Amino acid sequence: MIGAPCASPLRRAPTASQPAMLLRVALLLLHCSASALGGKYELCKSLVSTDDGSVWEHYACQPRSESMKDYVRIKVDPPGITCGNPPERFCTLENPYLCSDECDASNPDLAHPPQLMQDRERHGLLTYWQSVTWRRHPEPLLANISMSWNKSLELTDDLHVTFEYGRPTIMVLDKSVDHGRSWQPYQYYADDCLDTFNMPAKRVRDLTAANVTRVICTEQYSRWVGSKSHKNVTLEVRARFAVFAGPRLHNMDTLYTRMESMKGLRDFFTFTNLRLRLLRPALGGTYVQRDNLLKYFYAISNIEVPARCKCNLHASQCLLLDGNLQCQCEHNTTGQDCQRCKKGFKAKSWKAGSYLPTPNGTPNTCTIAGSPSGSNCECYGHSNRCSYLEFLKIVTCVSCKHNTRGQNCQHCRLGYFRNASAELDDESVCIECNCNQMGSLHDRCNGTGFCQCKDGAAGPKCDECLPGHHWKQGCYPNVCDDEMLLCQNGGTCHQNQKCACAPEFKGVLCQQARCEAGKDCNGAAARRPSAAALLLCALFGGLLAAPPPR
Ligand SMILES: *[C@@H]1O[C@H](CO)[C@@H](O)[C@H](O)[C@H]1NC(C)=O
Ligand SMILES: *[C@@H]1O[C@H](CO)[C@@H](O)[C@H](O)[C@H]1NC(C)=O
Ligand SMILES: *[C@@H]1O[C@H](CO)[C@@H](O)[C@H](O)[C@H]1NC(C)=O
Ligand SMILES: *[C@@H]1O[C@H](CO)[C@@H](O)[C@H](O)[C@H]1NC(C)=O
Ligand SMILES: *[C@@H]1O[C@H](CO)[C@@H](O)[C@H](O)[C@H]1NC(C)=O
Ligand SMILES: *[C@@H]1O[C@H](CO)[C@@H](O)[C@H](O)[C@H]1NC(C)=O
Ligand SMILES: *[C@@H]1O[C@H](CO)[C@@H](O)[C@H](O)[C@H]1NC(C)=O
Ligand SMILES: [Ca+2]
Repeated sequence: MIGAPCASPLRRAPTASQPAMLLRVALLLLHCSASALGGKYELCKSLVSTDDGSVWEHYACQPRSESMKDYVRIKVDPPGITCGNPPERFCTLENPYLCSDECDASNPDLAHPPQLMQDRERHGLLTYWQSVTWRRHPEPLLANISMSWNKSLELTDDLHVTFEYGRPTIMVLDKSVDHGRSWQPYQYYADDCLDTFNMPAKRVRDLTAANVTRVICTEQYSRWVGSKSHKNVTLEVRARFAVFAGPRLHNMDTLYTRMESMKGLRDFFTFTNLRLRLLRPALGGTYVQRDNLLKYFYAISNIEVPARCKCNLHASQCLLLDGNLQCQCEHNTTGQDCQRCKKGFKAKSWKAGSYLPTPNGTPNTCTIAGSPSGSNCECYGHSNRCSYLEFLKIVTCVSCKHNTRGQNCQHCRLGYFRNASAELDDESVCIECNCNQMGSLHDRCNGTGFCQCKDGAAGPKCDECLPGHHWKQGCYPNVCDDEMLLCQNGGTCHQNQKCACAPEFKGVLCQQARCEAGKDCNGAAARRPSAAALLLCALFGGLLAAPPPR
């Protein structure tokens, strides 16, 4: 695995009652640092001797790569997609007429529950999750496998999904970076990309430095080659690294340099959740044979996710605490991903560590407020410069960031309001007012984010209209509606803006007949005259000339 010279399982947090364990951890650390090559970023600090005695040096550091399937929570959808309840017979594509295999959820030997995708198989015993068969054909056989870690992770090597009995002919791998709130495709897989996803078939080796983070559709893992020879569906991470680090990943420094400089490169490998959308099972290279649907299903024996905890280069350890992965933050940082400075260490705003310069990188340590590298002026981490204003005899923060302002960067800029759930030193302490330009008087808001609305507009952002008003680049009083301002004489109200009148009427509410004294009410304009119009016409015009109403 990349960046993992000492492949040890992730260590559980040692407890005080386990001194032997602690010792072993210490020895392991020693061993790791001894074998660590330059640029591996395995150590956060080390004691170096100088003329003035020993001092700690701090480095950018990251946890080692792990098999993240050990920590995943897997969910399979829809409910009932797992085979065996009720028990079901199936056969395989290679042996389609021997349908004597059985899946039975109540029998441990014949059950295929989801956890068999993440188990460690011992003694060569193959264990796998299996879906129901495609007995409902032509209704598509669909299944979602959702994997969550409740932790930001970074892929460090190829992700493999191992299918028994054939790989799906259509599948999408999705990822989420926000714990499953939003999803984006990671890679498309189909036996015919153009036909299925309207995407040209690509291979990762077609990628260059300019498009290495492109989401592609590949046909490499979906075509029928027999169910035994090629079982894996892969997300190629190694080949993407190789674009920068060379085919054998000899030149990792170049990769790390690009990780710092190329927008979106690190993010491409980052995720908190993954999802497999299985859209069509293996067909054995032929069309669906409707007379034998018991041979179509999905079966997954393993999902290998080599990754490391994302700790923003502020931790070399990631531990499982209370069932959740947690970076063991150094450099006076804290948070699940070491994404904040510790309380009292906010003289500068937080920064991720940097891979550069190689081999040890830059730790970007958070420093104590009031320490010489900071200043005596508290800026809540929104500024790292202060200035003494002679005429006011005060020290004030300069260039407050994160949309703050004030002597201590303690207020929000105009057009922003205070985030009630954020502390003063939080980067997201000020939220944009986001007042609707058309509906509001100006772009400022009050302390809870309410904007000041123009007449007729309403809502916190003034993007709604009061009753009796309609939206048309701002709120305007309704000309017509379905309740009070009814269009008359068969007219219809068009977007509350105007009545579309029958040809023979006019007026804002079509209340007025077009026939006027001395005018001819004949022809098309009088095809369906109302009683009132007839009366008017009778009084003023050619009653006899008008055709009878239909
Ligand atoms: C799988 O997830 C997608 C996206 O949320 C959803 O649209 C689809 O209905 C799901 N499919 C199944 C079989 O649950
Ligand atoms: C996710 O992790 C965070 C931090 O470790 C924890 O506070 C939270 O309870 C976890 N959520 C779940 C659903 O486990
Ligand atoms: C298939 O995936 C497994 C992990 O599940 C891995 O050990 C194996 O090397 C992969 N095989 C190929 C040919 O990539
Ligand atoms: C990436 O760029 C190369 C060269 O410009 C091109 O040949 C290749 O098709 C591109 N790949 C994708 C997936 O767009
Ligand atoms: C935390 O901050 C203090 C004061 O700035 C510094 O002396 C110490 O080395 C820092 N600790 C780490 C682990 O960087
Ligand atoms: C408010 O602050 C909380 C805590 O930092 C943050 O999670 C949230 O995203 C912030 N809200 C907005 C709208 O920025
Ligand atoms: C902001 O305005 C809204 C609506 O007028 C009001 O309900 C709210 O209390 C105001 N908040 C503050 C802090 O003034
Ligand atoms: Ca297994």
